[in-house]
Amino acid sequence: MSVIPAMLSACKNSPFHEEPDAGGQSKGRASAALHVAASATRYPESESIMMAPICLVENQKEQLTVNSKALQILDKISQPVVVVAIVGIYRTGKSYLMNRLAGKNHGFPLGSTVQSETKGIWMWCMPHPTKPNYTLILLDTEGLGDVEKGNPKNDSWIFALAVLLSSCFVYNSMSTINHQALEQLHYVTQLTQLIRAKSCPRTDEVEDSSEFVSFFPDFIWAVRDFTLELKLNGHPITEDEYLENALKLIPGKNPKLQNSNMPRECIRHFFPKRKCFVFDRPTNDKQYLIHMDKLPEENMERLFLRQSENFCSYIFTHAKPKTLREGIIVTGNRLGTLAVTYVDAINSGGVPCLENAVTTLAQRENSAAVQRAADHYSQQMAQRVRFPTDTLQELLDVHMACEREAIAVFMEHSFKDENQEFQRKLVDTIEKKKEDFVLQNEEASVKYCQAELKRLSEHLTESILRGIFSVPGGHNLYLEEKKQVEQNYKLVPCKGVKSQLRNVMHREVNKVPRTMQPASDGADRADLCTRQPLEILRKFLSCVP
Ligand SMILES: Nc1nc2c(ncn2[C@@H]2O[C@H](COP(=O)(O)OP(=O)(O)OP(=O)(O)O)[C@@H](O)[C@H]2O)c(=O)[nH]1
Ligand SMILES: [Mg+2]
Repeated sequence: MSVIPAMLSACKNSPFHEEPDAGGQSKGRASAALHVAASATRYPESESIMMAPICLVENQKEQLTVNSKALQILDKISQPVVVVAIVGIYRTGKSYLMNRLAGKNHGFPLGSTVQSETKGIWMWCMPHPTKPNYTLILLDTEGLGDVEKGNPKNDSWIFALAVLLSSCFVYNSMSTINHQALEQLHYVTQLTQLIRAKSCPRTDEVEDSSEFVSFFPDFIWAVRDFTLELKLNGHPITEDEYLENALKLIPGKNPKLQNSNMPRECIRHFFPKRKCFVFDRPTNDKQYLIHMDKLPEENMERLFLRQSENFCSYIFTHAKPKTLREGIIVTGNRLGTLAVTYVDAINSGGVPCLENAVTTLAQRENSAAVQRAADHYSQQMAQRVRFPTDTLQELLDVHMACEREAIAVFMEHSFKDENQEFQRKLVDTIEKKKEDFVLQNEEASVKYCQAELKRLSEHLTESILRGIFSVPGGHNLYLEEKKQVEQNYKLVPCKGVKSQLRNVMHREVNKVPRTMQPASDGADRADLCTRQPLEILRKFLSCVP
C-alpha cells in the first residue's frame, strides 16, 4: 500500500501516542493510520509512532500559538531529531507528500475542495526509519497565498517558522520552476527581516544573515505534476541541474528582471545545499486525483511511485539532524522550546532570533540541570549519612563526595553555562543544603544524647521524686549518683557532634542542686528539695548541650 515499507509499529503506551485534538481535523483518520505492518524488531516499543499528527503551531484568526499538547509530546523526546518541513502555495499536495514520508495514505488531512485545508503547522513524530536513536519529525504547514487570508504577513511567519524549525526544508510547487513559481517564493527574500542571528547585531542585516545561513536547513524543491522532459539544449539534465538552471541570475537591469532575480539570489545565498525532485501526475483519473488518500498504489502511475520512493529514500538517508550554532544538537524537547521562543518573539512584535533561542534553551536546561544535580546531592547525602555522625569531619567528607558527584551530574546535563553562572547557583544551593545537614546532624546528636541521658538518669529521677535525697546528707548522695550518671553517659557510643554534656551539666548542676546544698547555718535544705523535686528534675534533664 505504501511507498515506504511499513516501518513503524504502533504502541498505545508510547511517548508519541497521542489522540488527535478534540477539534482537530485528523479524528477518525487516526485509526486508518494504525494500519501498518509492524517491524517491531527494528523499533523498540517505547519508541513507537504517534498515532496521528497533531497541531504544533495553531493559527487562529491569524494569531499564532503553540499547542501545549504537542509540547508535551516533544518534551518526552530526548533523542536528536531530523525535522522535515514542507511549505508552498496552498492546495498543491503538500500534506499528501508528507503522508508518503510517513509511509501512510492517511495522517495529515487532505482537502479535496478549493478551500485550504491545513491550518498552522502540524507535526508527526516517529522513529527515524534509517537512523536508530533519532526521531523523525514531519512538519506540514498551512498553504501560502490563500486568497481568503487577510494578512499576508501571517504567511511570512509560517514560512520563517518552517525554516527555523526544520533541518530539511521542502518547497513544494506545481508544474514547473518558472518566473511565476519563483515570484511565489518571494517569502525567501524577506528572511533577513524575519530572522535574526544575533540579539543585537553590530553588523548589517546581510552580515547577520550570513551567520544564520550556516544553521539553515537543506533545501529541496519538489515540483508536482511535472510533465515536461528534463532536457536542456537537446541534452538530458538531472533534476538538480534543472533547479540550478532555473536559479541562474538573468542578466539585465530591467526592474522586473531584478525582481525575479531576488528570490534566485536569496535561495542560493540562504540554502547552499539544494536538491530538486520532480513528480509526475500520480494518476490521470481526475476523480482519484482529488481523493489521493483513497487511491490504491496499484492504480498509481509507476513513474510517480518511483519518484516518490526516490524522494523519501533521499530524505531518510540525507536529511540531517537539526542543529543550532556551535553544534548544539536539537532534541524533541529542545524543538518544543524553540517553537515557543520563536512564536513568543513573533507575538511580541519582534523577530525570532537564533542567539536568544539558544540563550533560552541554555537557561531552561541549565536550571533543570541545577535541580537535577541538587536532587542527586540530597538523595545521596540522605542515603550515605547516618545521623548523628561521630564528628563533623565525617559529615563533611560525605558532603564533599556527594558534591563532586552532583557537579558531574550538572556537567552532563548543562550546556553553554557561560561564566559558570548556573554552576555557581548549584554550589550555593548545595552549600545551603549542607548547612541544613549540619543542623540535622546536631539535632540528631542532641536528641540521641537527651534520650540516653534520660535513660541513664531514670534511677536518679526516681530517687528525687521519691525524696530519697530529701534527708540529711541527701545532697552528697545526690552528687554521687549524678556522678555515676555522668560516667555512664561518657561510655555511651555514637553520641555525635553534640555529646559535650559536661560543661552544660556543670553550669546547671551549680544552679540546680543548690537546694540540696548544706545551708550556711548547717541545717539541711531537704525541705526545699521536697517542695521542688519536679523543678530539679526538669533542669537536670535539660542539661544537654
Ligand atoms: N494533481 C495533483 N493532485 C494532488 C497531488 N497530491 C495530492 N493531490 C490532491 O490535491 C488536493 C490537495 O492535497 P493536499 O495534500 O491537501 O494539498 P495541500 O497543499 O496540503 O493543501 P493545503 O493544506 O490546503 O495547503 C487533494 O485533493 C489531493 O487529492 C498531486 O501530486 N497532483
Ligand atoms: Mg495541507
